Amino acid sequence: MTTDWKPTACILCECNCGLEVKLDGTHLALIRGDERHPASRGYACEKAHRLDHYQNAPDRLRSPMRRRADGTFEEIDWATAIREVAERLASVRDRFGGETIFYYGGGGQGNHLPGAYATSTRRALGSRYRSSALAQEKTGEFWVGDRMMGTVTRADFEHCEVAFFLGKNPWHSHSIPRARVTLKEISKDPARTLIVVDPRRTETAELADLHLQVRPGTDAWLLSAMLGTLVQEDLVNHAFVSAHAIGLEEVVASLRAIDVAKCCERTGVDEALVREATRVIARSRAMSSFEDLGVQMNRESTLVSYLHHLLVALTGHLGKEGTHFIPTTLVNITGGASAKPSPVAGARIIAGMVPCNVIAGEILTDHPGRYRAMLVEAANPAHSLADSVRFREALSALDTLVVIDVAMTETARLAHYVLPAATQFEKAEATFFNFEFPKNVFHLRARLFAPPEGALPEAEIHARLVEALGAVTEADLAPLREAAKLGREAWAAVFMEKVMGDPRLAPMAPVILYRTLELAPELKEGAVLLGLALKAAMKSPASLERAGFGGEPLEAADKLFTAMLTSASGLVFAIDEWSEVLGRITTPDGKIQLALPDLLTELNRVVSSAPSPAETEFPLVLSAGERRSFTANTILRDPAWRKKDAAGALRISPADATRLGLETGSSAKLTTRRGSVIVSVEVSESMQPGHVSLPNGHGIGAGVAPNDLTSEQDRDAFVGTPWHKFVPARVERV
Ligand SMILES: Nc1nc2c(c(=O)[nH]1)N[C@H]1C(S)=C(S)[C@@H](COP(=O)(O)OP(=O)(O)OC[C@H]3O[C@@H](n4cnc5c(=O)[nH]c(N)nc54)[C@H](O)[C@@H]3O)O[C@H]1N2
Ligand SMILES: Nc1nc2c(c(=O)[nH]1)N[C@H]1C(S)=C(S)[C@@H](COP(=O)(O)OP(=O)(O)OC[C@H]3O[C@@H](n4cnc5c(=O)[nH]c(N)nc54)[C@H](O)[C@@H]3O)O[C@H]1N2
Ligand code: SF4
Ligand SMILES: [Mo]
Repeated sequence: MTTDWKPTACILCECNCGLEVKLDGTHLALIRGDERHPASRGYACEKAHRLDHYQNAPDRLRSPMRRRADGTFEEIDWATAIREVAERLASVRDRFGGETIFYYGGGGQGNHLPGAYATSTRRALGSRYRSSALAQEKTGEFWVGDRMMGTVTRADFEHCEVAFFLGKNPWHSHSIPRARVTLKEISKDPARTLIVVDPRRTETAELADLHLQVRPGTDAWLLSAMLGTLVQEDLVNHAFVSAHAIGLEEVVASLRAIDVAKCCERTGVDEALVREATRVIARSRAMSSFEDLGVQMNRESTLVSYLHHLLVALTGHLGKEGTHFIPTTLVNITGGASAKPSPVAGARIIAGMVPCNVIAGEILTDHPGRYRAMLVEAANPAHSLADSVRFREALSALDTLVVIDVAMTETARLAHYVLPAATQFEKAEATFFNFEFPKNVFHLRARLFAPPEGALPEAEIHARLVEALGAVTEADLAPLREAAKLGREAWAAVFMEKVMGDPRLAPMAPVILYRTLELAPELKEGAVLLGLALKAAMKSPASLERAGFGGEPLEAADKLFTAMLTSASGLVFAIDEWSEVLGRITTPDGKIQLALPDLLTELNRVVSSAPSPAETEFPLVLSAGERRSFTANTILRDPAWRKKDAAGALRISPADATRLGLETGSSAKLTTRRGSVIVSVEVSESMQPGHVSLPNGHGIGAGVAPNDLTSEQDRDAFVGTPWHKFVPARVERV
């Protein structure tokens, strides 16, 4: 075993906690939180200790694979793989147009550099449409945020007085730094209030002062009741609203008319509790809130996002310590609607992403604009997108499917070519999940191991692909390589002139950086960060300067890039001030746009709609994909990584279990409109009658794959996000 601890980070959720590890041969033998990481400060949860199951996974790929006509795979060498993949994709481009080549993925919870390099390959192919998991969770929030503020916010739970979680269980899912420490601190402080909206009595709800235990899928009514209370009891923060928002009259006109009692009745939550929660939020010094999958993958999700934004804006919890903020980003992963919709379904494209639930339909059609080829990188859509059966049918209908992954995944098994990637500990990696405030943190992790023979980092794969496509030649690289010998400054001068000044080469900048910057082997894949640092230096000079990266953009970028390469445990790359937050609203008048007419119309429609009649065939609501202690999407594929809940039990309330004659450990048949599976049952006091829940990420080796049960049609009317948390279902004893 190595004697020294080596810094790295956890790759299992967006927090990317800093870790220190000791290596034993090819193993991550000892793992602990890294005290020097500026965001996580030594924190890590139980899952990080199981990361060797990722690094040494049984189904690791060690050679490029090509599918034979009979569906089996043969190993091929890299030269053949790159040549054939480039030829096949170029042929699709030449026959049908580059826009028929779809790109899915680009990174998961721990790795966003592949997506940055893939931009070069996509541009070389003329590929235009893309998507990722964000388009089945966050695009409603992005769209609403963009229209109201020109951006999205995050919140400062560490310093808030009131914490409000809407369809989110941070005890297990985290998403805020040091989640459990922060939750416990809020919970035990009598001066602070933790409010949780969740149909289940989750681990977070157990800590809450106020648990609003809604009926599944009724959050639109709950938030309507809260906003109705806010306006009718005149709890609006008028000083904030008149200074920073417009459209109050239109919004008030709708909210004044809301029948609070009737809305509460729909949700099953006591009206007094709803009013109390609203008053606590409105009167508090500082409220932080977080909406997540419980509402974003549910009925009326975009409306709920809008109502949540209204709650924040009308109570003025934005722009002061302990409330919402707008962070400085290195790469902005959010965004609003594109001018043009998706080519076949005409679906709204948010932040550049086609809604996941329309992709299959945009392949399985004879429409001339249909997608003909797909490049999937660091994602497993055959498992993670709604309606796996139909999505696999769509993947099988493609002219060419290329998958870049570390393992032979459910998606890879359908590919024509599988290109094996180095793991996230065998190359330099980083994410753009950088949402800290006022000090924002970035962490470039050096590789811990050299990649095994046969696997390559994505940077190398994309460089080889663009070279095979003829988009970057040796002649393009030669002057940069020459200049690099004279130092970074000489290199930069040639790069700015010959690459950034040339419309043909500018889109190839990521792979050109990778090919020509001279970096240590442990950090080589970090090359693209120089380009991103330059963009950040141009966009946010003051924030970078306060963090020590001032000067002309090129100089600031160079300093920041050098610091990224030398800060093994991560660094503060930007320092903001609370007083700047409201100035970052980028609507034309700089104000929060409270009134979104289409969503106010939707609000009026929804609150006046009658409850849909109970479904006799499917009397239960299934949450298909809950985060638990031992779930991590499909990043850890070896079922042995789980210390608990190996079978991924279906949670069911005691009342429903008794009625159905089930007990913990029983087998049951779970049926939805899309399919039937056999599940193991866990009777849980945390569940309310009528609600059952399955974990996410199972169905690989053990347990149930949740998307065998979901339908692509069950999606939001505005942005196409799925209703994974609201799947009509029935359970029978077997
Ligand atoms: N352990 C673990 N942590 C993870 C992940 C993981 O796989 N495992 N994945 C990461 C990823 S990719 C993401 S996006 C986040 C997601 O993080 P979360 O959104 O917190 O995760 P979920 O458990 O899917 O859903 C949250 C809650 O929604 C509740 N819910 C269900 N139906 C409703 C409803 O009708 N209304 C309301 N208000 N709530 C409802 C569920 O009971 C659940 O407690 O987690 C991240 N963290
Ligand atoms: N029913 C239902 N479906 C859901 C959800 C739900 O709650 N319910 N949650 C959704 C959400 S929020 C998310 S985020 C998605 C997640 O689903 P996906 O976005 O498909 O991603 P992951 O399951 O995280 O899989 C990551 C993939 O990256 C691969 N990988 C790991 N490291 C590397 C690497 O270094 N390079 C490359 N090239 N590949 C690598 C892994 O082997 C794996 O195949 O699932 C979604 N699907
Ligand atoms: S799973 Fe998330 S919270 Fe847990 S150690 Fe990893 S990054 Fe941190
Ligand atoms: Mo996610």
